[in-house]
Amino acid sequence: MFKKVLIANRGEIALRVLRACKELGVATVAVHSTADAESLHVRFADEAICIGPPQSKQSYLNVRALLAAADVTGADAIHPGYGFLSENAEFAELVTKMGIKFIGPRPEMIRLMGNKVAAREAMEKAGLPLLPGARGKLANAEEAEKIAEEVGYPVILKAAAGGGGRGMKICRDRAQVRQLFETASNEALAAFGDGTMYLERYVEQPRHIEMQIVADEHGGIIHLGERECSVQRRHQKLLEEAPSPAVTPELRREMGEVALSAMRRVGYNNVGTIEFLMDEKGRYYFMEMNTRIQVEHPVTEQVYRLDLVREQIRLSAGERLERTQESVVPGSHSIECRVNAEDPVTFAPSPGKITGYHQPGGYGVRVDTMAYEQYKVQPYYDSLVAKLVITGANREIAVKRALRALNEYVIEGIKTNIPFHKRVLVHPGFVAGKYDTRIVEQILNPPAPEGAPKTTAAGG
Ligand code: MV4
Repeated sequence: MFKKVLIANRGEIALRVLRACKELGVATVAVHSTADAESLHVRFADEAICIGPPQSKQSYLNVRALLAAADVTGADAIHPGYGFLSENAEFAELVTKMGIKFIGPRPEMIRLMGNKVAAREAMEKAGLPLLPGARGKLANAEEAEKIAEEVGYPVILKAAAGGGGRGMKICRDRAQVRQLFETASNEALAAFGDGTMYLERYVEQPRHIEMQIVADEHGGIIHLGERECSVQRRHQKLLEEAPSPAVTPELRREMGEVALSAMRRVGYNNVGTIEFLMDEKGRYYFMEMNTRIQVEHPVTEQVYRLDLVREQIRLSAGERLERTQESVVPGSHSIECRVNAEDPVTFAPSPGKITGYHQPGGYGVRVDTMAYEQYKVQPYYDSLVAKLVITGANREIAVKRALRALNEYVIEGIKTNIPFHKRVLVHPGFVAGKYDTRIVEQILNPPAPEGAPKTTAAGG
């Protein structure tokens, strides 16, 4: 096992990793920007090092400062958390070259999955189902048009270097492909430094379902079922649940086996998530693979009773998986509400000081947060304040418990999206488990009742 882990992150995930390290008997080094000097991850760590001013670029993304901090503290491993440098293959490589273990998959694996065209090709070879589309990258607009005609409309243009919804364009006919290809490619070049594009058949009402993979460095590999992540707005997930109401035990077994077989073929190690898009008929297609621990990992931990961050660290230290596929069975239902410091109606960020704070508790309630009374939500970072993770014997109990917990939650001084979560949890489609990625839009702009006169937002 490692002696000392440097946590290259902040907020709730820094605290989450720190707690796992403590339970493993591993010393911790916190790093922080000047804005985060008072943070809990700094206070609870064995050592803390200031790595720069508030802006992420100058602190949590500052590779030289992070490597220097690891060097002077004698850390033998770095945990990147999620976001920031967690999927930066160059960073993982630099860390490895210093003789420090990067807690995550090998850098080649991060690089492969970071290029969506390469990942798509590799995953198809490894046996995962793909949507019909371009085999590799598109050379030009003419090729895009030709393939779009073969595939049939609508199609979606995506940037190879994009991901998470960035750099996508939906095209409903040949003219749109012609018109949008250059724009999309130029935008991708400006945003990611790589204008490479690919194309797929577009699914109108998809569900976003992802499988959790856990692999050791000795060939041991298991999956921990799926998470349903269709409650999103502008590619920001708001609420996730496990298991997915759209996945039967048989489908779970099938998707798990297909995913494991693909991961064995590419020699995947450590934790990872395979994102699938599911169409109206329940068919599933590989989208992207994430090589980090994800924000929504707790719902899987609750349902499968396995500490994913502890496992991630253990496996990185060369230890073996202790669980077999047969021994991991879903035993409950779990829902995560991402409590963000933002306006519940406009979704505009709402940083500032939390002047009053009381968090929910009781049976089946877990709150992963860095917040406390007087905590200042910073404007420099993402707006996540807490993950309210609710677990129940079944989905119905979990939904009711989540509402109960949200009603107990008091956060004063800043706006939060707690009111929005309450609306999701009573939405008939959500309650029935029959929803897709359009659900947030449907909650914000409910369809007018049959026969009702048309009204504007102002009611005129
Ligand atoms: C799609 C799609 C429909 N068809 N690809 C958005 C995030 C990125 N991982 C892929 N995304 C999508 N890809 C095809 N071929 C629809 C989306 C999409 C979406 C996916 C998951 C969750 C929410 C979404 C919201 C809009 C679009």
